[in-house]
Amino acid sequence: MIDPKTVKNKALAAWVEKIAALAKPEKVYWCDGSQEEADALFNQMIEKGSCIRLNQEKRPGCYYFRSDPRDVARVESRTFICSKNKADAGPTNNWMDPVEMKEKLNKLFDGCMKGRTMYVIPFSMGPIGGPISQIGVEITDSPYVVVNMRIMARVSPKVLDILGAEGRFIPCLHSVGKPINSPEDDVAWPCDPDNTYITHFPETREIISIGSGYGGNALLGKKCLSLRIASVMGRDEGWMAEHMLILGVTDPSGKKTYVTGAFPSACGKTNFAMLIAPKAMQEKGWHITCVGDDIAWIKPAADGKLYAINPENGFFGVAPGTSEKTNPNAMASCSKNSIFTNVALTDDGDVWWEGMTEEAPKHLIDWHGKDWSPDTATTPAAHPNSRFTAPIANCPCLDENAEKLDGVPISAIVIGGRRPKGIPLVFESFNWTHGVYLGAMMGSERTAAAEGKQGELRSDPMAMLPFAGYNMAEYLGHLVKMGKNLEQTPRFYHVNWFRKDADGHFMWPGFGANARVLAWIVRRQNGEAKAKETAIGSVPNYEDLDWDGMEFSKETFKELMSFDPETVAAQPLKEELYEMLPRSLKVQREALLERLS
Ligand code: O2Y
Ligand code: MN
Repeated sequence: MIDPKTVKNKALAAWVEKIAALAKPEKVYWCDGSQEEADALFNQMIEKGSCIRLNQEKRPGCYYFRSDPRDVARVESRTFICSKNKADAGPTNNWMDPVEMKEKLNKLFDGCMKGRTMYVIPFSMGPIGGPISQIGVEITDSPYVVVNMRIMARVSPKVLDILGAEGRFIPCLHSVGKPINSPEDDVAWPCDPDNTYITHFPETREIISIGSGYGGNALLGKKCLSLRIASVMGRDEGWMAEHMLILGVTDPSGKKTYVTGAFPSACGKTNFAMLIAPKAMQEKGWHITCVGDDIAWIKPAADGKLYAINPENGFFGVAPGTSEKTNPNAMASCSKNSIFTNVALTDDGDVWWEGMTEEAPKHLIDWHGKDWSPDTATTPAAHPNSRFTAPIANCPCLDENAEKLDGVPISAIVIGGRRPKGIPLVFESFNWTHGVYLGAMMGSERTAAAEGKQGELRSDPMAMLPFAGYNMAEYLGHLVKMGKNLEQTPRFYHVNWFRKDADGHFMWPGFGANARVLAWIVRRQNGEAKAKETAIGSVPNYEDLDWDGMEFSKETFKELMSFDPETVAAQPLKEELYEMLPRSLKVQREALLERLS
């Protein structure tokens, strides 16, 4: 525990005092992020019945939680950008006046922590003390949040040393929203779905969240700070906060090229971030390493190039579909010192989820805590959004420069979505602005897990629709501007692993095969691979991809690389948003229509 008397930052001490006076917790505890602290919290939660220690032989240091069934995912409908002017939040964000929202929140926070401990978590997003890193302090009344934040961010007293007496921090205030007024209130997973608000105040760089204890709603360093607030900071300070993975590719000459990738949810972003090259490519010297699987902070450096860090320190990965076949690196990452939420429990105290093994165990306890058997089940054993929280240090393919304070140099930006029809496997942008245009037009087919009509194309510019902390059109304009000041702009590569044939079968095997596309991208950036110019961008010829160890006919490749002009020309953005786009992006669209005609 950090002794509050040692806290030098007056603004921080005053904020903590003010919140304690409002929320009226039983006590205040300053977290130091130590193992002993985490052990004590897990023990307390086990005693209370809200946590289960997993079989320590099979999963050392691992714990299991079940949430309230009403609190299982991010809630976009209750996520607000409270800028002074509504226009600054733009047409794709929920907005509320900051004064009005604060009034509402003040009422909800009054006494909301009664009977609970208020934890104060000093954390760094990015390596502690790094020039791109940011300091946040989360106040929460959820011990589950504390143990998860300890994995996802850097929680340490060193953060307070860096902060010093005058340093600025991003205040992140969180409560589950249900005080303990009587013993019945002391439930395993407290939450208040009817009064849930995930709110961001971009001008004052504040985050206030109440009513949910789950993931992106409660671990405020992740989506709230690292994307919504950081995107505003990036706009104001000339950098980019992106919903992107970062990976490194070592080619046969030994040269390392770093690539970022923006994909909407349910497009296999974590799998791509931890990709393993096919054996034949590995034998030639291709090797892929992971820097991050979800968020990239990207800054221009003095050499005129873009450098990126992963602000996170862990993975908050979707469990279902993750297996030794689809992502052995993710499986190894959550093999120890990890937290599992809403997956199923096996009889020997381990975890299981749909897709982990071909056959389900004969008996499980499902995510509701009920007996489950594959013979009688009508619902999945694990929730579709069940998660593992795993330390990044566990990842076997972690890049050697993942902790580099200045980040890694970015050579290419991969973007994509689920596009069953009309969009080729890969095409390269002509230039930076064309790349941003492709990013603006990004979309993905809705899967069963997403809200809305299944199969419908959901527009998701740069996969940032739920995460831009300001007007989406202005955000896209900021990306255009970012390219102008660079000496070397990475090219954008639009990929589509999800094209289907007339019979509805995927045309591309995905997973390891994606490394063949990645290798072409890297060789293009290094001036070593050919491409053919088309109306939509530059594309590889059949011969330009490495097919060693893979059967894939020239005819199927031709079909996979073809494009449907109507699909390409479709404009998925809300008309109101399209109208607000910077002129340079509208010019890109006009030029595309011209080329297509
Ligand atoms: O449902 C949640 O609370 C988590 S959402 C999430 C988690 C990890 C990485 N990405 C996402 C996302 O929604 O993009
Ligand atoms: Mn994400």
